[in-house]
Amino acid sequence: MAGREPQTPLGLFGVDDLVGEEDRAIQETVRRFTEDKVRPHLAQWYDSGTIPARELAKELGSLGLLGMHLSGYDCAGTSATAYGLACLELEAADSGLRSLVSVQGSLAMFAIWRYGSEEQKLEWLPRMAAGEAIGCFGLTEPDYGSDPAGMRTRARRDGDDWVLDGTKMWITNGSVADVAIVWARTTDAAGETIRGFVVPTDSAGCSAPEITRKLSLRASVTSELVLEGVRVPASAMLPDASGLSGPLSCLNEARYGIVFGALGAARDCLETTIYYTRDRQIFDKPLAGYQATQLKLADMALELGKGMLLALRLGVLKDAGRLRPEQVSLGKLNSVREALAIARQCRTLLGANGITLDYPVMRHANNLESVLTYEGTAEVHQLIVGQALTGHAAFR
Ligand code: TGC
Ligand code: FAD
Repeated sequence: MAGREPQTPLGLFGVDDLVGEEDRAIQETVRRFTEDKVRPHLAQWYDSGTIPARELAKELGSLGLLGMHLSGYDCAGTSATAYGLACLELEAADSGLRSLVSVQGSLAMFAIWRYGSEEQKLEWLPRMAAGEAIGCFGLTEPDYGSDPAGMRTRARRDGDDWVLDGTKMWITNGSVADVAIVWARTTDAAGETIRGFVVPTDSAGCSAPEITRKLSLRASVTSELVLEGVRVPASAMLPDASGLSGPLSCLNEARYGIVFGALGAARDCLETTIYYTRDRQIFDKPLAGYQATQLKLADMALELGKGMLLALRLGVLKDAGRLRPEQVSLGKLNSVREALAIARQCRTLLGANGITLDYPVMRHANNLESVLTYEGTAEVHQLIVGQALTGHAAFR
């Protein structure tokens, strides 16, 4: 069927009419922003292992993308589907950019919005929505990643203050953050529990040494977060979060963004590869004209489209207030696992060019290795789904 106008992988699935006009317009705005302001610089940021987080945060804030699905406090109050589609476009550029936005909006801002006092909300949310203040989220510790219930960071009461001690690890935005949401073990009237604290990062005893030598998510800031006798007032505790359900409910928000985001990385790989194979001449004809190529492209388009249908369904459920954590796990597991497989397969079709920064494919593949691990590893999400299917928790 030579001569037919090629269709885009997602165009093939006819998903456009599953998205409302307003949500589509937001997606287009984000796509244009990444094309104008981000894509031209990505290879260089990735190569040098840097990202101008402060400048980007202000631009993202002025577009209303920070905490965009939250309401009030200068947040944009969009639909969950619009938030997902924004994540898709951000991650089509780079997972590091989507991470910046996820951690700001879904983890740090959401924690304050959902569990904070009115004073905490008024102090932080408008500035964070504008990108004038950057947040990070400290849950993981060196010895407790998949199992945060074991955390050792401790908050003890001293007069009118709380004093925090401990080390958090792998903290996105850590060294550029103005405020950290720190989850710590403590004892209250009800006994031992986990509480969240809003900690200004310029507090005495708080430091965030950057983690360098990363081979993945290079256009993203990752740090330790060291708390040595950090003293904060009683009002720094998030009053409405007690127990592990506090931080885990924040993770639902960020994992939901990844359901869409990872598909953006996959779409970028696949579109790049289709274009490449149509152009690349091998044994006197385009690489796209070989059956072996088309079998790969067809299978990848199928997985991308299936992932998109699932993501949009989860968006509908979230907008209706009916999305359950195990459904988020289904989506996170599927999107990231398939996106990584697509990125690796695309890499093969680009041959040697595929290993360079001249094309986005291996950058996406490397990034997706982090996305597969953070916000719950693939195995953790399999176990969450397994628990939903059987009623048995098999984590420990
Ligand atoms: P478990 O006993 O199952 O639950 C403890 C309490 O939490 C409740 N709960 C949830 N609540 C809301 N949302 C969820 N998804 C929830 N999952 C559980 C549960 O009902 C219970 O409540 P209650 O009231 O009875 O106390 O907890 P567990 O200790 O057995 O652990 C379960 C497990 C393994 C699923 C959980 O620990 C887990 O999800 N581990 C993965 C940790 C993780 O994802 N860390 C991510 C760190 S942040 C990050 O990676 C940011 S990267 C961001 C970026 O750059 O984009
Ligand atoms: P481990 O928990 O040690 O897991 C090692 C292996 O064991 C994995 O394959 C895992 O699936 C498997 N495993 C674990 N439990 C089980 C089980 N019960 N059964 C079978 N297998 C199991 N954390 C934050 O708090 N804030 C952040 O901003 C943040 N940003 C991050 C940014 C990057 C770039 C990265 C890489 C990580 C980030 N993290 C962050 C940490 C991330 O959430 C953890 O890395 C993740 O939760 C996994 O923990 P771990 O690395 O300690 O792996």
